[in-house]
Amino acid sequence: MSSLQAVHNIPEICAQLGITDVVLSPGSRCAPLTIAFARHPAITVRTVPDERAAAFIGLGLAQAQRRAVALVCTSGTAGLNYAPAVAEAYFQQIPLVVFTADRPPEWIDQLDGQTIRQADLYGAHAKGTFTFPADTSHTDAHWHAGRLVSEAIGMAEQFPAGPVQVNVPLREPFYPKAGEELQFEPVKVTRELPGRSLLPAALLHELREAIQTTSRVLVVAGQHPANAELLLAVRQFAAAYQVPVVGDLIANLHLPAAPYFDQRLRPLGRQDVFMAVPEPGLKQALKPELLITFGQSLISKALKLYLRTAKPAQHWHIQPAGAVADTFQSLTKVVRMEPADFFAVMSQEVSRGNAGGGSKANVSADPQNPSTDYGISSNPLVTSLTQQVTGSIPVDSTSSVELPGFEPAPTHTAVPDVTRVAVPPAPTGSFRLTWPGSGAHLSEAVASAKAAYLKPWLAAENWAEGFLREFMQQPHQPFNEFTAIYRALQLLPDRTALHLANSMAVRYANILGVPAGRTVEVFANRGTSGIDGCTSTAIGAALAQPGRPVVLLTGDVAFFYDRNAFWHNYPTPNLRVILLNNHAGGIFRLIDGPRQQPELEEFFETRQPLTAENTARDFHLRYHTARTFAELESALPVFFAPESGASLLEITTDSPTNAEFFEQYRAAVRSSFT
Ligand SMILES: Cc1ncc(C[n+]2csc(CCOP(=O)(O)OP(=O)(O)O)c2C)c(N)n1
Repeated sequence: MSSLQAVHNIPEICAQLGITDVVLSPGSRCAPLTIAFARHPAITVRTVPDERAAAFIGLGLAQAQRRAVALVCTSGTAGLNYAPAVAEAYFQQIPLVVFTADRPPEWIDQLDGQTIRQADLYGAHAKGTFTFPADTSHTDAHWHAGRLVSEAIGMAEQFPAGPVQVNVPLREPFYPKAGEELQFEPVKVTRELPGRSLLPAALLHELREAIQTTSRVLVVAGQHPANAELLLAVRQFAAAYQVPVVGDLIANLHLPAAPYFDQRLRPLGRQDVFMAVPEPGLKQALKPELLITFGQSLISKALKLYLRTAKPAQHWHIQPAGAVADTFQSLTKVVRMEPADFFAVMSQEVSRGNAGGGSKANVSADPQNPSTDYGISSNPLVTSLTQQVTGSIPVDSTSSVELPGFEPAPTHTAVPDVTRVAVPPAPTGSFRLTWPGSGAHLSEAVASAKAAYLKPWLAAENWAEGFLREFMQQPHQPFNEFTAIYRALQLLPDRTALHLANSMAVRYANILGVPAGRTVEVFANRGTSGIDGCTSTAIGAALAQPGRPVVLLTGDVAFFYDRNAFWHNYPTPNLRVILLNNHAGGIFRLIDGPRQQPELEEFFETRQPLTAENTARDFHLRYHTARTFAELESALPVFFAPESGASLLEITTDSPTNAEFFEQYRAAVRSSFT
């Protein structure tokens, strides 16, 4: 048996545990790993020379595939260059298995070349760190080596997923003899089978009762991958209890869940707009008593600050395992369940008690009618709630249609004074919320109070949508990136994976949203909000899903920072990069603090004169440019066309003009309350 056999077995263990993709960066010390991965028949191997970009590409692959990706690099600073992506993976809960080749222990700190202290290289930003045995000649050491790789993969994927380091000390010789074949031995792996926990029935009953008897229940979702089961459960919950559900774009709740649910019960997403309205009456009307959250971070600073001041009496966070942040300084309960299970179970008994069906657990597909494939549309409870809500709230039904060009729409709709809107009449007839066991009913007073709490949220959302439509289409605008993004978002192809770079790209998009009904899944490196790997992450996604459009919206500093994302030999014909080149870190002109300082341009914005034309040429991206609305309108359809191939659209604007236009938008929001 070769002294490297335990190393050569690593790809086989990875393959058996479901890893299909590896991103390698070149080096000599890592050669045994490189060669073993490259020769393994079941693993797709890619080489990316810049380790920072390589690790983010791996992260993008893992995020898109929803399974661990392996990284392999040589010894020395190579592994340190993985650190930004490792930290992002840690906070975004993305599984990465990081193999760092190393000198054997006796040569650390002995003035040998390309040697640093690699044990526990990522410290608190890795879920775990493992040291592969330097000598595996003893059968126990051989067993140990295989066991720890298996454990590392399990740890990376187990919730909350994250990065794990396997440091692999290697002695020469690194290379097989010319013509020598590698053997992949049969290996033993240990597979982790994920479980899903349910709370004891008595506790579930208690939680359900609290939700039923509390008038002002609010659900807020943080960053979360798209999940059809969760979407369905959340909407069922919202319908069953008349609860407003609010999610940023990166919570992916905007995705069409199921056609039978009325759009008016959809999760809300325009909080950046209506939360900026300085009206205490509105804020009072929106104040929750019970806040239920799930997912990771929020983009909407306005919502975060609001919830920190409008402290709910109770805040429950739903998360199956791991540390929980008390983001709003009001956390009272951590519910250890999958959010999809929590929302399904909480609404299940309500539906069952009322309608003899309709919950996820007891529905059946209707083969005659694919639009009601869970049978929920015939649930009288849902119908009753739908009618009740839709009957009382005016909703603009044009939100999902193609928008015209820049038509005159000069006046802005005023925010309805929700504090003075009459409380809708209590529901009548068969409307009852019940739960088994107690036989209790939701009193009409509580039902009425719930409806009264939902109403201002829906009204605020509808107002914000109308306001945005009018504001963004006003005539005589200077060419600016906020409106340019609005136009681009309207034309996103269906099934797009939309990657939003930090910082204004993700913020603008969160304000504007994507057109209703469009299947656009949204990603952003909001684990650490770095600008250092946004392009690489999008490229990883494009490589993972070649049949799907991947659109990256990025600022110029983030884009030029990560140009090495393109420095490899793997085509990404499905990639579209929209570069907002304002020749500066425009965000610093938009936030109080830096914008008032004389150092703004040189030390914060870091003004730069580059255009991306040469980058596009270097990396064979089709190049489009837009400096006016007319150019943008003609470029967008060609740019998004599937046959265009990997393309870059550079939208050139002026940072002070952008700041001025965005200030006009903010002022219009502030003055819209009547
Ligand atoms: C790795 C890293 N370094 C620095 C920052 C701080 N930072 C946040 S936004 C930004 C400027 C981004 O500029 P650009 O990409 O042009 O986007 P814009 O601000 O114009 O939206 C910087 C330097 C960061 N988030 N991450």
